Amino acid sequence: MTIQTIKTTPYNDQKPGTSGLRKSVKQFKKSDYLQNFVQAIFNTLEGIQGSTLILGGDGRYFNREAIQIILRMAAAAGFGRVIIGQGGILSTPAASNLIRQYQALGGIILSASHNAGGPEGDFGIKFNIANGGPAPESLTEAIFAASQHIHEYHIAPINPVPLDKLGAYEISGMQVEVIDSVSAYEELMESLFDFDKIAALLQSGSFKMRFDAMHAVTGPYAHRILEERLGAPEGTVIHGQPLADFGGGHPDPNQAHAKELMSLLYARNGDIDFGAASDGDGDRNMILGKQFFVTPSDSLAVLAANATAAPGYRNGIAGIARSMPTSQAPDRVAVKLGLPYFETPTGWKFFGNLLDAGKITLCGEESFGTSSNHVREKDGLWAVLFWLNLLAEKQDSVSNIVRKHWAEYGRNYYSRHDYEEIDLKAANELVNALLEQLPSLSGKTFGKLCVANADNFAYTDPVDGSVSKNQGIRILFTDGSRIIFRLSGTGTQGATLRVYLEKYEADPSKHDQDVQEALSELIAIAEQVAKIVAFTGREAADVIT
Ligand code: VG1
Ligand code: CO
Repeated sequence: MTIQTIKTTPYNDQKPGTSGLRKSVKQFKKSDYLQNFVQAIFNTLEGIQGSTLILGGDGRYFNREAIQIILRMAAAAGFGRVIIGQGGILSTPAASNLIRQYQALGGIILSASHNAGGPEGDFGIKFNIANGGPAPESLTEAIFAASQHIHEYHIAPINPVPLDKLGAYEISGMQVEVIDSVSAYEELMESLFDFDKIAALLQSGSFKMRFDAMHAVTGPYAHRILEERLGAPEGTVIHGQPLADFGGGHPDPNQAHAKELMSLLYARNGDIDFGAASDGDGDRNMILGKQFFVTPSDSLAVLAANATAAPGYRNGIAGIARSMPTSQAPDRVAVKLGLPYFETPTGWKFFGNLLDAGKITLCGEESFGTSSNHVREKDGLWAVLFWLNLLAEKQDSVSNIVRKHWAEYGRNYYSRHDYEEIDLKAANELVNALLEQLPSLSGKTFGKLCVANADNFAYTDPVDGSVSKNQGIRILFTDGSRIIFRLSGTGTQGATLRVYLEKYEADPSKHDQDVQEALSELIAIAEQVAKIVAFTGREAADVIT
């Protein structure tokens, strides 16, 4: 079959952010915008000829069209085989698993994760490498550089492949397999957790849970695993039907966007014991108990402290890593267990080397991301199953488990304040003003708090020595409290300022404070130092998690 070569001109904005290239659907629909970026990926990769590619997405608007385009370009590029999830659906962790299982060269995942979808929403594309994890910075930089010199792309003129039924095809010399999106992932979960114990809990009648799939990719996974396989009553999974626009919502599993789930768990006489939710592409998780919210940082710490409760981790864990803005709660567990622990920049790509080198088993981010060495992505349902395994093993409530953890390790009060879609110029000015202040902040006192150190976080990867600079401004206090400022790398409109606040409290008699109240002094210092109101014109954060 003849391969067509189409002339094109570069777009100057195809620089991947924290997690792949994310833009509005409108941008992605511009002439050859997707084709340019896909060709830039293919031009950068080595070893394409005859290799395997995993392909799928979170089912958002433009998913199916994008898959057909990428298939035709993959055929032209010389891939030997492409594995696609049925209906074009693959959660990010499921795709990571398939890349590893099929020993693929990599995978293309179509998702803008927690960003809203639909024609007015966002779309995204990211490339994952052979270990199943997000492309490291060196590769995303090379892809961006390639996108700046694109003058043509190659495409095989073939008919669309039916995505909805399982099947195998040969097109233009390339094998295409449409596989069940869930089976391999379900098997992996069963190898890690005690499914019999979890099934007994879910079928006991005295334990009720709700899983909110937010009309995103985890619907089919949760239906199959929680309801069909583990026997949770029908109706356990809510919003389980993936929709191209996520039902109009933000598929972001947090207190602000998973409102219905929150009200179920916080109902005065509610009878739901355990609540969980996942995001657009299935890599995030939120964990709730009865009238109780588990911060993602605490969740990582609790799972690490109790890892041996799950069969997959019965022999213990090698170490723990957390992203820099994540609270230091997991570090305390590592110290107690005598394990190495690591602090990486924001974004899952920075965990890959540590996992591959066997330096860590568990890792997580404050942004509702937790996972282990079973894949190279964060994994929403994995975290939910881990919590279910823990609840079944301990026969205790979520809140008791976390409170006992605090009593043993102390509590890291934690919150993130997001100022969304602020003016880009104002955001940069705010950051520059902070950077200028850094040298003078050390040693400065604010009320009872004294600054031990203030810096612009840089990370040297302990495995390959690569250095990543400008990863967030940190104000570190002598008592362990921290304020961190970062600009988001996943937003598509203006800039998003994230302010992360953390305060440690050892005394169990002080573990019942309201979080924002416990952090009020730090919140005031953040405003005093960064002058958020003056720079952005915003009186309050848009989203507080
Ligand atoms: C955010 C989170 C970060 C996470 C990233 C991708 O990035 O803060 O921790 O890794 O989203 O998550 P940023 O740059 O906007 O702060 V996902 O679930 O959207 O792929
Ligand atoms: Co996500």
